Amino acid sequence: MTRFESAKEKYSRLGIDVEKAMEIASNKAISIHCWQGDDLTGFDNPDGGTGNGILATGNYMGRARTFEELTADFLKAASMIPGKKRINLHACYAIFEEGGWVDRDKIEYKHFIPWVEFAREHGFGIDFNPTVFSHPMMKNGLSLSSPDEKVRKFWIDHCIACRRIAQKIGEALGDKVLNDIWIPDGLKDIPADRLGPRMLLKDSLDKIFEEKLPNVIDCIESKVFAIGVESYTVGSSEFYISYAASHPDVYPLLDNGHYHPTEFVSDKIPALLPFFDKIPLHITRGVRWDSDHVVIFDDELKEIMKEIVRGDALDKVLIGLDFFDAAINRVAAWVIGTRNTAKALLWALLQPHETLKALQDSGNFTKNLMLLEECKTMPFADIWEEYCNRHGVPADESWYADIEEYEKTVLATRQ
Ligand code: RNT
Ligand code: ZN
Repeated sequence: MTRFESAKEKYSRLGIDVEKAMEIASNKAISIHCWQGDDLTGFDNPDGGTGNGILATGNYMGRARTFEELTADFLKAASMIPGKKRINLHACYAIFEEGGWVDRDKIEYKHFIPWVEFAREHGFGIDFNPTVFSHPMMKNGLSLSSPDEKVRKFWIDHCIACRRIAQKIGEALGDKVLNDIWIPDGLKDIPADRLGPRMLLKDSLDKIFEEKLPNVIDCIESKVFAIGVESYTVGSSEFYISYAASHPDVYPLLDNGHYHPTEFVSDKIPALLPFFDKIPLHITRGVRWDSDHVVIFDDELKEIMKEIVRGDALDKVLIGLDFFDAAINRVAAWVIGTRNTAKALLWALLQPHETLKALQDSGNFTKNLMLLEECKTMPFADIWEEYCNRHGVPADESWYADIEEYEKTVLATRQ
């Protein structure tokens, strides 16, 4: 008997169908953010880097600078990650022909056709995001909630342009495309007016979402605070959840770096599921703040995946990633964070949810705790190894040799 067969038998004693778990995991897409590859620099302002609401730290060699470099790095990472993939784009990754630059309020589908061709060729889905930061039209840290009507209009037009691009991408791929609006709007110090900016943001969103676009899944991403924006965030959790709850086609995106450290997205998913048929996620790892460290195989990641599985919500929760570490090899960062996400999903599919639920319902909390703990030392590694083998990706740390080679032969030439 192989290790896999023996592990499979142990799981089946707990009533778990390993084959079925692997099949379900294979079919659940993970939306991989393109911005891990270049520290969110984008192509519309290559010297700009991040700023005005967002920050990547570190200076590791080899950042992708062009569409060709970014897609090559993405494919390298993707070749080491099992399962279905989507690529999550930001509007700042528009591709302009020589002399064809336009500002963000004027971008069109044509600026993303190379991405669509890339995605189609490799069987990836696409998701999309307006880029409402790192731009001179951010005034006093405000965009869609700005009292300056010129500023507000610019960003409304940008978000409308993005929804239309997302629609066309969806049409081209025969798919639905998530369009996620996140804005950094907020104040460093005590506000003189907390309501005004929120009324403006509400009005901006109403204008942005006016047009019905069947291939677009609209969502809005809240945040609690950021560096330099400590006192007030316009797009807070209450604001966006209320907005989404009162607009049937708009969904709240949960980013697990965007809450007080004692709050958990794993608990927010089942709080929203009774009300929303879609819940998009940004999975990240905040260290002390929304630092967007690379996702690791930690308790909260596993708990998030458990909630998706036991809430029977694999069709409702859209798994997306949002981390960007510029201090380590960026391709390796992609592989580590995404493999961990895929791993946690498979792990969650291998827990005895029905048994545990029955124990909770019958008030047998002692046996519940016992089983929960015993499950932690089940031979999951043997299932993961088999899962990777079946997907033709390395099952252990051996993938790293390929990254070292890639760093030497490709990334190092980008100085
Ligand atoms: C920022 C938000 C947002 C961005 C990306 C780049 O705090 O999490 O999702 O990270 O859109
Ligand atoms: Zn996010």
